Amino acid sequence: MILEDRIEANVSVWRERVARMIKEYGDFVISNVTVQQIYSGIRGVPIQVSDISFVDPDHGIRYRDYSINEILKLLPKAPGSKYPMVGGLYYLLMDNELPTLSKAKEVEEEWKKRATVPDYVFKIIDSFPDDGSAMAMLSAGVLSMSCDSKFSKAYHESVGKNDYWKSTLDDSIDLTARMPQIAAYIYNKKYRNNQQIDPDPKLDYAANFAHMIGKGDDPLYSELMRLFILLHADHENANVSAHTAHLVGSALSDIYLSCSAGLNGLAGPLHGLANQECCNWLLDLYHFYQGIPSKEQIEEYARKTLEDGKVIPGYGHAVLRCTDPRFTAEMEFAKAHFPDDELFRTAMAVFEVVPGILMETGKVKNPWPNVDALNGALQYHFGVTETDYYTVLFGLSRMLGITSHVVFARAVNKPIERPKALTTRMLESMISEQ
Ligand code: CMX
Repeated sequence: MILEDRIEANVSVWRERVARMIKEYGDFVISNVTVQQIYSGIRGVPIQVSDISFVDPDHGIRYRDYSINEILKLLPKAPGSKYPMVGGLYYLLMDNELPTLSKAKEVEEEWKKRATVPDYVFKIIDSFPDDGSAMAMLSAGVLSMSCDSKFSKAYHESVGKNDYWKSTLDDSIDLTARMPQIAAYIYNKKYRNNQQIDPDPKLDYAANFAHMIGKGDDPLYSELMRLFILLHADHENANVSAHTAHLVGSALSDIYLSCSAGLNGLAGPLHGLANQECCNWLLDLYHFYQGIPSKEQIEEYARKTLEDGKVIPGYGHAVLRCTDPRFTAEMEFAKAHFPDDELFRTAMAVFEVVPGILMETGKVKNPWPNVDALNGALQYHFGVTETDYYTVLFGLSRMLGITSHVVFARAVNKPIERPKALTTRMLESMISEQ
């Protein structure tokens, strides 16, 4: 199996590092938890080790310690493309070495061999009404494949604990191989009168997805999808979707059960759904002023959004304290290929005005744009105008990172996760006894 030998070579080193850390420094205190943190979403409390990716508050996401700019430069490119091949990205997330072009191609070839989606997945998706939630369809489709889990089979055949990661990797490759067709199936069912398009084995992962949603004629859309998948593949394993998948996986639930749970978290408006809300906000703004709005009009509109008690989608972040480098990468893509697109120009005008308004509130910790501030505008340019589908694109990409974290957790035998809950009365007496 691809990657198995690479991970096998690293596993004993990782296990030794973790075992030594626990044995020699098990009592080392790395953080105290305050009452405020307990009541505010355990914000900022270190609860995970995340060697696959890390969100640096001042510089953004790093995959295996490479910044987005480095990754864009260093990963092998799809033939005839300026953007990295998704297979190479998966390799880097799973291993910690930059792959060669042939390694990236090996992953892509393996995905092609495993890309057949079982019929029952389509039946489950078809059982939803056409106007059902695209994310619920995706989550249910992923969940249904649990019956095919190689990990589950291995577990019930009493494979030893130290080898659980191998069948989990097997599941991860199967799941990521099938994701493009499942995501495309949902798109075609909901927005293209169920006109399904068969995969084209000659195409790379991202281009094949573009082809299956009817965008295969525009090579630039395939380029966008290569970039999009790369930018959304992972964001540390403490965010809602990755942490949920990790938590569920820690009970030794298989990858399909874990990832379906993660996708349900991604579907929330404060997480992945912000993608669609941001695009809708931009479109409403654009239509309200019947064209690209002036600075004053954006100010008026943004203030009204805040007065109505709503957030300005695409701005702010729980961890980042800078302009998201993923936003910058998308901005550069649009500037290079369609600088005059009106929705893109609207997004750029918003970028000039909104951070100042959010700073004025005095409470927003990060007034800068996150990746969602541009995602929708870029998709919209290529005619993917169904904003309620955007989180599915996010989910398609995020499976690469989330499943890498799940495999890694199994490789180092991370135990079941079980923090502790306290009652308010307990907190009050702890405080009064001080
Ligand atoms: N517009 C208006 N108010 C905002 C805001 C925004 N874009 N971002 C933060 N705030 C407000 C918060 O709602 C909070 O207000 P209250 O104290 O009244 O509850 C206050 O500022 C402090 O929040 P924070 O500590 O700066 O931000 P949080 O960590 O609580 O929340 C996030 C982070 C992303 C949920 C928030 O910035 C937000 O709602 N942004 C808009 C939605 C969005 O773009 N989400 C995508 C995030 C990316 C991702 O997860 O993938």
